[in-house]
Amino acid sequence: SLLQLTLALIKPDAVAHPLILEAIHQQILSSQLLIVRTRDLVWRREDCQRFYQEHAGRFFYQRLVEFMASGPIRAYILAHKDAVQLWRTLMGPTRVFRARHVAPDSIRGSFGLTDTRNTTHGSDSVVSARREIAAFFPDFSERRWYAEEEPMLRL
Ligand code: YYY
Ligand code: MG
Repeated sequence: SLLQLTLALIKPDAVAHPLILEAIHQQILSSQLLIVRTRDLVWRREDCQRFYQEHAGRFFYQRLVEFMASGPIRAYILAHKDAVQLWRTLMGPTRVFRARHVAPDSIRGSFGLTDTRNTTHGSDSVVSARREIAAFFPDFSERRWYAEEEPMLRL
């Protein structure tokens, strides 16, 4: 069956600590996820606002936007037959208290600091992944990737 794509982000709290950034990168490498593209960047506030518009009006929206624009982040396009769910499982639950108790070995359970400074982002569906990949990798053509690269990775 076809490989699925997801967008993963390493957030400013984790990128700021080289050992944590490296530990998360190693977890990706030692998982069954394939790294399709990667990019390091600093996000503009307006791009954060657009990316998280589904949360506009929630009590944490302003602090989330400020935080995500506060320093360098790393973006990955990851591939696997079940990429969306696999990456979300590796991350663990959103909220740090729950992550530490329910999934202490997950990325957020290991390195999450607060509900906002929770190390990583992952798309929540194939539809979200398509939108989020386009936001971070405007030159990436999913159609061309499925035509030219995916068949080789699946061998
Ligand atoms: O998809 P995921 O990141 O696991 O959680 P969402 O519910 O989509 O929230 C997005 C983002 O918002 C979360 O990663 C941190 C932030 N946030 C927060 O700062 N405080 C909360 N109580 C809930 C979410
Ligand atoms: Mg989400």
